[in-house]
Amino acid sequence: MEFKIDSMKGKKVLVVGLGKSGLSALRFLHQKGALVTVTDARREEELKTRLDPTSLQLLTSNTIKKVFGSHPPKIFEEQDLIVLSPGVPTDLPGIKKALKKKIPVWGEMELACRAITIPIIAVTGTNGKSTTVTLIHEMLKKGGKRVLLGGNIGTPLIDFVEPSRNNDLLVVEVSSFQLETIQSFHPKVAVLLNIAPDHLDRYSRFTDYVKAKARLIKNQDKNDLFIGNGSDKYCLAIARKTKAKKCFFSSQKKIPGGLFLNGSEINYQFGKNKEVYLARNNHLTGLHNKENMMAAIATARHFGVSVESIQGTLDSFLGLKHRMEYVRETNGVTYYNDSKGTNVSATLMALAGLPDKKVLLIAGGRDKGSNYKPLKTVARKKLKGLYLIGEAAEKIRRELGGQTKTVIAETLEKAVYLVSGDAAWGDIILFSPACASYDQFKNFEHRGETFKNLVMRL
Ligand code: UMA
Repeated sequence: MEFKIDSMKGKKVLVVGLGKSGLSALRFLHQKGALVTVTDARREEELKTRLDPTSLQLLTSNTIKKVFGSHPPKIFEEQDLIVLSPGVPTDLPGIKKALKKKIPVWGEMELACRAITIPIIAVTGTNGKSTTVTLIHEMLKKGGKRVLLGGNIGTPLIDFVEPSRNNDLLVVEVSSFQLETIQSFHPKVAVLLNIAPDHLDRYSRFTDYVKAKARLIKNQDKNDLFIGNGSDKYCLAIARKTKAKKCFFSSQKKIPGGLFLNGSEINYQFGKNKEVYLARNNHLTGLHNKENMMAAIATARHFGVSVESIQGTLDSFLGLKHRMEYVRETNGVTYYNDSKGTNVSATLMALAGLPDKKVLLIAGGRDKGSNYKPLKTVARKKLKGLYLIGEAAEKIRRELGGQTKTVIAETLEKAVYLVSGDAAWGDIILFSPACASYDQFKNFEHRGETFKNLVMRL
């Protein structure tokens, strides 16, 4: 049955997962008069401790059914529509049964984009998404546009259905999880930053992760724009398949008709134009940030933002929390919080801009099926010490095997205590876990705040 977003009244809808996305979807559907069942793998008592009073109140409504503690397949078969949270794997037995019965299964983002009519700018990639969407958002605002910013960066898209009526554009950070469950999601501008191994606990093969990322361009046509990394083989392979106009950027080579680095300048050549941007902001160091800037510039220029406004944004950007965030300097030792570094390539990027033999790295957390060996060379070259925490500690120690002094610290608290004792004047302490946070923390923000608090107490 094709499902119309405007005729939800009386329809049976199952919302799977009661985190941020599930709650927002639940609120929206309830307001539309749908008969909602909500299911979460956590037990009710545990969920209650995580919910705010308004959400708890909503759950008492007699038109909302609650099934907590597991996802019984039977409830999936009784629905007109199923709405999944991004963290819920799409191979749950109930989902398979529903699909067999041709019951539509949408992600929260699919539900949202059916109710949002303003143009969408969607950004994905393994790393740099949040920095890039924030830059794009700032540039477009400076250029006089009314712009919303949401998606994986924190606000579920469904929360923008009402606000989108008074805005011109929506900038969305999109994860591979969210892309798995889109059908009609159609970005006017699609930005693909880079692809490297990540989330291998969810995808049995890296190619499945790449396939999920490729869904970004699924609905693009010749009136749309694709902006991609011209030096990333996975991005190039995906670019070959899009029907949209293309614009490439690279920090590695000159791209005629695109954006590239010329010393510390970014050059953008298109048509007869040649524009020059200065990449002089200390919060945007490293080649990966130059690429993020290029992707943002291309997007903002596409919407007519002036060169001056773009340069103004590049210069005033203060960086993101938990992304190579400067915490403090004490006793000549500088501390950086990179809690958002949740995969190996993010940690490699964080280390890339730092001096040799001066860094003490705290890493570890929940393993995502990652291969840590790519960190070996850099560990030997850059690290004075490696302090490992969380479930992945032993695996990382094994795979990096003696490249530097390695300590299993178990907890972040113990790691900060040990590392601060070992650091000498002029050293840098970097917390860039290369792992997910869920073994010891609520999320990467909670983990980063904990790190900063521990460092401020030193
Ligand atoms: N749950 C189940 N069954 C399952 C799995 C989970 O019931 O099989 C329940 C959990 O018990 C929990 C709820 O689902 O109560 C959590 O849902 P969720 O994991 O989808 O998380 P949300 O709170 O809805 O947040 C999601 C994104 N999280 C994930 O994709 C894991 C947030 O991205 C995003 O900001 C938010 O939607 C709004 O769009 C975070 C993230 O970690 C930052 N993203 C990953 C990343 O960036 O690496 C992809």
